[in-house]
Amino acid sequence: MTNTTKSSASPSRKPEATADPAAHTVLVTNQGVPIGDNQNSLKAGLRGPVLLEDFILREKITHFDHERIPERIVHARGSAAHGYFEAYKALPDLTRAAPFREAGKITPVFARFSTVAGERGSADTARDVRGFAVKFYTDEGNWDLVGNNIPVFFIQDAMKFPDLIHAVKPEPHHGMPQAASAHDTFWDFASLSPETTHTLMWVMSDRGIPRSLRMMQGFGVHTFRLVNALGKSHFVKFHWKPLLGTHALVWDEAVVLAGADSDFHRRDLWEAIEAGEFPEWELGLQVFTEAQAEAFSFDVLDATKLIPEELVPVTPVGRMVLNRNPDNFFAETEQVAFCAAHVIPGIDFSNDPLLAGRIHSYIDTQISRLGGVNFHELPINAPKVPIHNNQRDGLHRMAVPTGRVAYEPNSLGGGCPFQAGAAGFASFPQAVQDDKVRGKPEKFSDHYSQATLFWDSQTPLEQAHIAAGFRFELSKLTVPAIQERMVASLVNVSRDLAGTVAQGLGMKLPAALARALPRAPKPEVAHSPALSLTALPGDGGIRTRKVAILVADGVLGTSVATVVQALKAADAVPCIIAKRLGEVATSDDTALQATGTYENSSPALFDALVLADGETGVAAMSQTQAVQDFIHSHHNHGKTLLVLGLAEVLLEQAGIRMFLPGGAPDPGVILSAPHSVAQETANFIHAMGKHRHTERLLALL
Ligand code: HDE
Repeated sequence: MTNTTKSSASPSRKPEATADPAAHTVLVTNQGVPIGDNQNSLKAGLRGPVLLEDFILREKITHFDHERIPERIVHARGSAAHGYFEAYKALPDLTRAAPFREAGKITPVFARFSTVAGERGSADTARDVRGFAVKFYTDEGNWDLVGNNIPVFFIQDAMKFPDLIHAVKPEPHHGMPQAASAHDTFWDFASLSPETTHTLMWVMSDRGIPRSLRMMQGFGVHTFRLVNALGKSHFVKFHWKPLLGTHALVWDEAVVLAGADSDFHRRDLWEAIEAGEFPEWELGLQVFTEAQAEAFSFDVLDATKLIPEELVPVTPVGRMVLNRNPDNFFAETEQVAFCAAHVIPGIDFSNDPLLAGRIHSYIDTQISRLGGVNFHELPINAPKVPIHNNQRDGLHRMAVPTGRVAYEPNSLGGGCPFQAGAAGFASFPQAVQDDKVRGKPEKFSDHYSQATLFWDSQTPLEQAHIAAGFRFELSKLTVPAIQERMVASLVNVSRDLAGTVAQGLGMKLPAALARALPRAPKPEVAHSPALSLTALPGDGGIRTRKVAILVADGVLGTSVATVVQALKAADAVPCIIAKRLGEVATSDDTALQATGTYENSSPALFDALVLADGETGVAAMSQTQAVQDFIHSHHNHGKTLLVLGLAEVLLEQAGIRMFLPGGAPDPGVILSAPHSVAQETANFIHAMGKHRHTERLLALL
């Protein structure tokens, strides 16, 4: 058979090659009939009509006609990988959940990252929330932690989700804009729904444009419960922290990348895993009791609120490593069905009303997206534990149950399968006694305290980016009343922020929007450093970072070769860029191969820049506009530049200042004399570990 299917069971290895590849090379139909001719349809004579009897042609075309399935209504654009979760230690006091049973316990996982608003083929770098969904194939069934890269959500109640999504999706009359919230309907909804404010602050911040899927946090968002073997429960919030730290793009880079490589994040994840640079996150828990929750100034059932880490610290409990790319995008990344209702014994829900809607929505959506109720049998969705139950039939049923018993209780099947009793999933017996109402608890109406906390916890550069994010988005609106209402809402977050945005929109600062809860409870903390991206700088390494090395015929090859070697030793990815691909004619006959051209390599694709030395080469580069574009782009985006020898004139030509406003040298612009290339390359690598030079970015504002 050609259409072999591979198991996705192993978390760490590619499936073994088949023993006899030749046995698998004959093309057959879906019925297993060998195909003699796959080039020509069956005709009555060479120039005659094609015959209806050509079942080979019709099977092929019919299958093709139905290759597309509906894309996800949200989170359509995504990229995924296999890996494993490893527990640091057993957590018997907190939970009986299988992944936390013992130290070192390994649970296979499949993680999918996504944007929310854009369609399946939309650009990766759109400003948006990122989905962060992890399927744990545990010993007691599948647990899906379906989170985001932002710890709060736009709305508090599932009732509003379709409205939120209709507002952010392309406007229905003309289908624009794609993968962008910068349009009237989104901000109309947002400005009329002040509960969105806190999440808007996060999305307008650099969190909305991550540098890499490998460099963002993940959050379960809702409050969940952990339940131990004795039935004792604690509340919990889940956090994923990336080992590489949290890093972002700069907005105009994100815009350029949407065209230069709309698969920027997908490619980055894929290439890192192929190169053996396995991304890793630490799972942390914020555990708290009902009594603590009662006392908080906010409601833990409100998904627009977070728990500051200064109030409840995050305790690391394990790590996730993604170490295998999918074998087939459609079969795995597209067909994976995450579900907020997939919990296992030891993990349970809270009464968060947004979560309640999700518990319904995810299975429901798969029924139309994956075409029926048996989507759990697809290899990527199938639990690793055997399934014994009496569910039968349905579209695309793959399991072949045997015997005549499909009910319980039964005697004809020996009573099998039995109920698991106390060993099975038991919902935490939370007491419920109240009137049926449509409404919200009072603290849900405080829409601004945590938005202000977020703003006050950002560095000046982050604040500037947030203001620019709002300014950009709101400047795209065509209805001034929406702009005004939104800025009036921002006055409640920060007058500074609202003032900067108003100025950018050319409007007077409006009066603050009336607050739903005029006297909100005083927040426990006024400043939470953990809310800044700078809280997780990573380890300072430059693994997988891409470095553009600009050359031309006549450059000095030895110094370039030294830089290339040092970058490779640091596991970075150097790319020599010239006017054309192939051999570069160096002045010292050192062999150099250009693997990129100015035409195919946008500066935005690279994390740092090297300018080669050598009289003739530098003279040629000084005549190349693209070299100037590279220098400006890298300098303006706070990246590190290594300038070898005579290439300094290229900086002068570009009008680049090598000093910061106070007169101190810019630590991100490194000049190297011919004799100190090795030393300055080491300095370059160290400086690149900062990712961006914020002092320069601030000075350029
Ligand atoms: Fe989702 N969400 N969502 N969501 N969501 C979906 O399920 C939904 C929410 C999240 O990589 C859909 O299989 C409702 C919060 C991720 O495949 C759908 C509500 C959070 C993914 C759905 C929410 C998320 C989805 C679309 C409000 C963060 C992508 C396709 C009540 C905690 C998973 C699908 C993947 C996908 C419904 C709110 C995260 C329609 C009704 C809050 C990461 O079922």
